[in-house]
Parts: sequence; C-alpha cells; structure tokens
Amino acid sequence: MKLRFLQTSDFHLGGGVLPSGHGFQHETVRLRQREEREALERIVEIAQRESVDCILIPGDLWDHEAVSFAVAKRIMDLFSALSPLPVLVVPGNHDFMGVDSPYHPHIAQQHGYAWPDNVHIIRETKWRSIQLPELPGVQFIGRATGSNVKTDERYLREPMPLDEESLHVLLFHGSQLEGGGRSVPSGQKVTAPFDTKEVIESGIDWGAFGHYHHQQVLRSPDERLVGGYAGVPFTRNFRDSNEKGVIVAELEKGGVHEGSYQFIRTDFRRYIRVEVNLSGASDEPEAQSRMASAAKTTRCTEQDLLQIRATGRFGAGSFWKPEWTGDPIAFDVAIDTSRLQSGFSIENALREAPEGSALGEFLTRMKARIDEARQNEQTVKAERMQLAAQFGYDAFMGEAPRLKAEGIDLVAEVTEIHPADEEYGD
Ligand SMILES: [Mn+2]
Repeated sequence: MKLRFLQTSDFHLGGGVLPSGHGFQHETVRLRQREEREALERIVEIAQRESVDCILIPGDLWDHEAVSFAVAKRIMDLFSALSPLPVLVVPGNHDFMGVDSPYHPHIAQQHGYAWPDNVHIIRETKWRSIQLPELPGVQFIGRATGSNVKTDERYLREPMPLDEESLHVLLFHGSQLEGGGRSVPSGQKVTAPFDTKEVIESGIDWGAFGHYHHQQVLRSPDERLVGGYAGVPFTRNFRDSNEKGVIVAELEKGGVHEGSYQFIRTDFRRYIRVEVNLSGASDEPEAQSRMASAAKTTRCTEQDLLQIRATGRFGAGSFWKPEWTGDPIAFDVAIDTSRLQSGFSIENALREAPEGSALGEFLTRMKARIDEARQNEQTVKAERMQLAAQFGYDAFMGEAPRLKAEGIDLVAEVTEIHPADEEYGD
C-alpha cells in the first residue's frame, strides 16, 4: 500500500497580502492579490500534474474568527476544483472550531453554501479516525483545535484509535518543540506542542503538521521522513522570508523515503526586511547611502519586496518621508520611518531635564566637554561626545541602546524590541 499525497496548510486567507501601513505601491498590493489567487490555482495544477491520491490540510485556512464568509467560499471553490480528489482538513488555532465556524455545515448553509462532497473535515476536538472507500487501507487521524483549548497540552501522548494494518496518516495543528523549544521560530505562538519522539511512538506513518510558516521535516533515527510542515504557500508577512510551496510525497508503511519527497514552490516572491540605524547620519544623502548599503547586504532580487526599517535618531526629523533613490534592486521598496526618532539636540534635552536630576547633571557635563572640544577644533572628538550624549540620554529615557565600538569610529547599533509588532499569530 502506497499513498501519494499533497500537503499544504496555513493559507491565512483574509489576512491581507502585505502588512498594512508599510507603504508599498498600490500596484504592488494589487499584483500580490492576483498572485495570491494564482498560488491557490497552482496548488490545483500541482495536485493534478502529480497525480496525488489525496490532499492533506492541517489547519489555518483563514486568518481569524471574524473572517468574511466570502473567504470560506473561496476555499470551498478551491476544494471543489480538486474534486473528486479527497481533501482532508483539520482546523487550526486561527480557523478553530468555534460555534460560528464556517466549517459547521449549518453555518455554511445559512450563507447558502455547502462544503463539497470530496471535503472531509475533522470537527471533533478529540481523536477521530476517517476511512474513505476510495482509499482502502488508509486511516486518517486528527483532532480539531477548539475555541478555548489549553495551548500546552501534549495531545500526541494520548492514545489514538489506530488499527493494525492500515497506513496511518495524522493531521495535526501544533508546534514541534525539539531540543526544549529551540526550533520555534521567534515570535511564533506555541500551541499543542509535540516532538519527533512522540510522533514515532504514536504509531503513525506520517504526520501532516500545520502551524509553522516554513517547510520543515521530521526524521526518524533511521532517516525516514515521519512528518512535516509544508508551511504557507503564499508569503504575506515579512517574518516569512523563505521559499513557499507544498509537499508532494509517497507514503509507505513506516514513513516517506527521501527520494519520493518533493517541495514544489507556489509563490515566487520573497519578502525581505532590513533594519538600518541612521543615528549619527548628518544629512539625507548620508541616510540614503546607509540605506543603500543595508539593502545591498540582503542580496534581494528584482522579484522580491524589500522593506527598509530605519531606526535610531536622524536630524531630518520624524516627518521625514524618504523615497528610494538607489538602483532598482527589488520589485518594490518601502521605507518604514515609524521607529525613527527626531534628531538629538543637547540644548533642548537640557532645557527639558528636571532640575537637579542625574540626567540634567549628565547633560551639563557632556555639553561642557562638547563645547571644549569644539573650541579646540577637535571636530571628531566633538562629534563623538555628541553621540555619547545622545546614547546616554536615550539610556536615561529607557531606550537602553546596545553600543558596539569598531576601531576608532564609534558605531552605534541600537536594537529595539517591539513585541507588539511580532505578534503575528500562526
Ligand atoms: Mn496556527
């Protein structure tokens, strides 16, 4: 018995094609909307071309609970185009089985639609097994993510209803936590954790996992592939910068052989973000040139979307709206200045410092040293003292800059952590 399958998940449809407010051109946003449709069409083409027996979808088809029904309808249409191929779906933490979920047949019906006959959704929040007449000898096992689930439960340790003979295919939405969780991509939410050992001990032959946005495979000690994440088939966020596609593989008892595993790309644009610190840049050409060299380090191509995030303090002020003036190195470049602080003036800072405060004392002494250096025409020293005053001021204000000294020039690298920005759920 062999099973040839296509695996995809985490469409996050309805979640936009680019983060809003990043300043990409309207034409680019429209192009990405078209490319989102094309990526979904490509999945149908791949399934037909590769003659797969079924489609495995472990969750997060839409992005949030309040998604419009039109989005669910797009998914129904996609699955209908795959008919008569069986499509197996297990809801994840974004498209979870709440009372109003479009996965409920009666909710779909209220909107005048029905899930196509070839779609098999596991709606129960405990292990359930499905066997299909068209795929004898295969047992699909899964459990849906519910609305108020504990996110740290080790579900894979609970016994599954597996028979002796069949090929066992698990569909599951959760976080693989090898090595104490070091493999969790930064900023991603841990939900329903498990590790490869639990996958092997559960007795399944392949685990189709959803939640992570990148491709990742799970290997048994004898080098067979026992599960994997296909990741998102379409990039919509700057945290998802690697290749996007679907898994096509042939499953036998005990796992997938490396030779039959393919990852087939469905999106050809990468989203690349680079941060550049403009502290100490004295004019716009210098700021532009710093941005150009930062952009060069990304090795982005004319297919990619590049976001340059300017940080630090820059004299042109917080209302500065720079345009990309460098070579056309990317398909579209957006410059984010929302974190850029206006230029530092020691005089203004002194005026605002509370009387008798440590900050006031620090600024007074620094100003005296800057003035002294200027009088002695020690320009480099004066500039350096000015920067030191600025970083000292930032530290007093709770900015906690991390400084790095390189040779004789003082190069400042301010790493700012804005947790709210990274809360893109998965
Ligand atoms: Mn998820």
